[in-house]
Amino acid sequence: MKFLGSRNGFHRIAASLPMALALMLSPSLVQAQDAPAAAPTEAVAAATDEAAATDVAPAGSYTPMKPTEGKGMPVPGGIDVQPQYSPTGDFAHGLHVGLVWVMAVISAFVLLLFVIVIVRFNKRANPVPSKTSHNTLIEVVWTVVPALILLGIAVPSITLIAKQYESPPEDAITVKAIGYQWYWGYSYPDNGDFEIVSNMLSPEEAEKRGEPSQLAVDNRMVVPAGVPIRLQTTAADVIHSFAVPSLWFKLDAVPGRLNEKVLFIKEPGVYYGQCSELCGARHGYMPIAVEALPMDKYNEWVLAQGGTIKGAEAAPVADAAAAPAEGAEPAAAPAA
Ligand SMILES: [Cu+2]
Repeated sequence: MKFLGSRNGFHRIAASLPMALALMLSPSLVQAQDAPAAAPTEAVAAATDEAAATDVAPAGSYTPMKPTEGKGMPVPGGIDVQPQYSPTGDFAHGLHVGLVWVMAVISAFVLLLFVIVIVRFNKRANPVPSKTSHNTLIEVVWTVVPALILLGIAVPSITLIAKQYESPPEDAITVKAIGYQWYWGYSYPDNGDFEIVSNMLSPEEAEKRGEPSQLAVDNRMVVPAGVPIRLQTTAADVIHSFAVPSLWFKLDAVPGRLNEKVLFIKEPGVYYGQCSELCGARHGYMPIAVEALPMDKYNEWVLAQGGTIKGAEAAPVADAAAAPAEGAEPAAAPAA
């Protein structure tokens, strides 16, 4: 269901004008922090044995996707929310554009009333003011109409809240994002339970790979596109937050707690985000890079990491924690 506006070019441009100021504060546009002195090599070193496994794995069948300029990342001088690549993001962006129109119409109407009052009812133009103190009709109108406007906004707003917390379907692939001070770990309980350790690239290395500085990472969170993903978040030390603006996804990663909701990425691509909970000295240096691949390419990537393909688990190698969904549930001590 769309709210008022469409997402065509005219609406987007027209809508963005009155929003320009407000959006200056939008977190999706805030990218710049000072370049770090050095890549967090100590964090790499601290990464446990699980990381070593990914280093050893043959990476032949996987080459990191080149990001598309302006897709899944902030752009210089951008004034709108980032283009969206998930159904929830589309809905939210439609609501955003609709609300901008509602605000624009109300603001223009109030401005018009001001101008009328200033011109027609100033001391010179109207020396003998009216003594009117009540008008039942107008009082009913200015109570009922705003109430109806708010009601009209509430319906899609609450729909959006509900969409944002939809539970993933039972057969969704589970990916677990674990926040560490200060990097991300991604584990794949449905694919053999390996873990990827993801650190930010230095500005030089990012430039060499043609990726946005301070958003590029060495090992991305690779997921399949076009299918629902059960994305779980937790943390090993303090509260972090897993946030990717172009996927309309943000979920706190809390130590000792497992949060989850559905992530659905419409098409393959590289989508960048950042930790969005102030988590310490290097909070600004733990970016997120999500690489969405077609399912067959995703499976190839899984095999390259030494993982197993979900559904082809009839003869599981690791029998200890083979049951994926249950195995992921009691993740009380993710640091282990
Ligand atoms: Cu963090």
